[in-house]
Amino acid sequence: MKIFYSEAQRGHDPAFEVFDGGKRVPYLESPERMDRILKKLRAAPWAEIDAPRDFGLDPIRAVHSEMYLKFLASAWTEWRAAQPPDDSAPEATALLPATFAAKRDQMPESILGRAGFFLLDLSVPIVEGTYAASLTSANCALSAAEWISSSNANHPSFAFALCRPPGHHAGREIAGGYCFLNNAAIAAQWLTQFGRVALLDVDYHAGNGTQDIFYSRADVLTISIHANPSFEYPYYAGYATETGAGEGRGFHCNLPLPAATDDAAYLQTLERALENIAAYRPTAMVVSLGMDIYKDDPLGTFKITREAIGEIGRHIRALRLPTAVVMEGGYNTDALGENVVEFLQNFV
Ligand code: SP5
Ligand code: ZN
Repeated sequence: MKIFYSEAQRGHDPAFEVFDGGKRVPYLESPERMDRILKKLRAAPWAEIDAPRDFGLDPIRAVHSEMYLKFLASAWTEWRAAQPPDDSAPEATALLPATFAAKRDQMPESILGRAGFFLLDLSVPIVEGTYAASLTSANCALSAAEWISSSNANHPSFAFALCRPPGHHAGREIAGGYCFLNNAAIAAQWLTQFGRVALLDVDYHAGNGTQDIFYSRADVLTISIHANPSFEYPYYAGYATETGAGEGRGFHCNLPLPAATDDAAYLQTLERALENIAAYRPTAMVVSLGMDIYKDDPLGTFKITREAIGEIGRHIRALRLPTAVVMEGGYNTDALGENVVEFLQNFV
């Protein structure tokens, strides 16, 4: 199986994030996640690991607004110019605002004001390498999309984009939940040139960014299985009542689940999602793969076992669709590599 990743993704390496209650903790979405996955993939005889190709900005502009991309491109330099390094607070190096835009009809000039406009929460600190790493991560998803695009249902092919930063919380012009560019959405958008695309999100958290991007569209069917946002991040999207708007009505599906969801309940919900996808008859599929559904994940509450992760992969594979698997969350670094392999080996 073709796998895309690049060392350039390592450049996004913030020292910390801020948890609920104001607790500053080491950044969970760390380069170590990628290392742990790579280590297990390098030991797998079927894994063909390659660097992504550079698709330029056009396929990213098809998903994110120009204003937002400009912000991401210059945010670090502007922040450094506005606030040079402070020797008395050496840890305060990242651009991370303390005020956020509840109302989005005024664009301030200041870099902190714009940061509050374009960032949703305290898990998306911008550091020197953030933009370059995010672009490379998006190029991994695009490379996986390109790889599968020459195949069809008779002989579907598969590819894995080892993306980090992840993407599914990033909306058209907002970053959040460790995500800056929506890699899976960028891949799905790119694949629409060949026909309808299904995007299945199995990360523990609702794919609010993906929902935002495709909400009014019928040419990309988006389905997300996740912890109910009434108790879990991202809180403000991912409800079952949100089913698309305008032309996109009926082409978005949220399948929220309670805390402590087990294998049987999860797999039953997955069947519903896969039936919807089969009925839609897409030419290709993108999977947002979050391993934070795993029973021992530090951010998740589900009880999904490694065996069930394999089962999830088998069921998705059984659709016989060209599929680009895009890495999203998963924070149990000790289990992450094996969980990813357990999922992917079904596609070999
Ligand atoms: C891609 C992805 O999985 N992003 C997830 C971002 C979730 N951020 C919410 C952090 C909330 C911290 N709560 C800590 C609870 C620890 N038990
Ligand atoms: Zn997640």
